[in-house]
Amino acid sequence: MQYKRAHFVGLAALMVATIGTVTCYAAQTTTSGPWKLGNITVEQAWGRVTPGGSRTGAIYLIIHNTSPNDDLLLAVDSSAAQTTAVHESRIVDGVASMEALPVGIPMPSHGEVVMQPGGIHIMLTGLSKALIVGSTIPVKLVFQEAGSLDFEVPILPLGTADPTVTHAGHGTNP
Ligand SMILES: [Cu+2]
Repeated sequence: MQYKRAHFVGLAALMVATIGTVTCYAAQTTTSGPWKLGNITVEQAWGRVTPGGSRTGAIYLIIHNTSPNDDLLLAVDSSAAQTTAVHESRIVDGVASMEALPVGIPMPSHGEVVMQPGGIHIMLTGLSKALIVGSTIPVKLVFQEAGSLDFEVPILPLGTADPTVTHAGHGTNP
């Protein structure tokens, strides 16, 4: 019994790996954007599912504020999740953890806020359905000055190298 069970798990893992490879070529594998709202530009948005069938996901993106004035990110929301919050990951004494940032995240004039793995991210909990690679998830950002911006974020495969970093390698930032 024990042997059969282990064998089945191994087979299932192989099937998942095979399907994952096929999906990888069929699905959208690039970030999305840019979207503009007044002086705010959101770009390089992508989402990643946490493993294990968890109904939890994370969204990464870059926000530019080209306004001469500072702005504030007042709220994040997604109709696909029960809770949407901005988190920051930290490593303290070798242990990774994350905490919710207080409401009102500064968007400095002529500055940018980079949300990426290992740092600031939009955390989705209580997803209504598992995020599937190649699908998109609706996200809403609300800024104090610029107003409210809705867009769809593509879900990229698990194990994808951070596409924001890859993209930066082709730009002016090494
Ligand atoms: Cu988080």
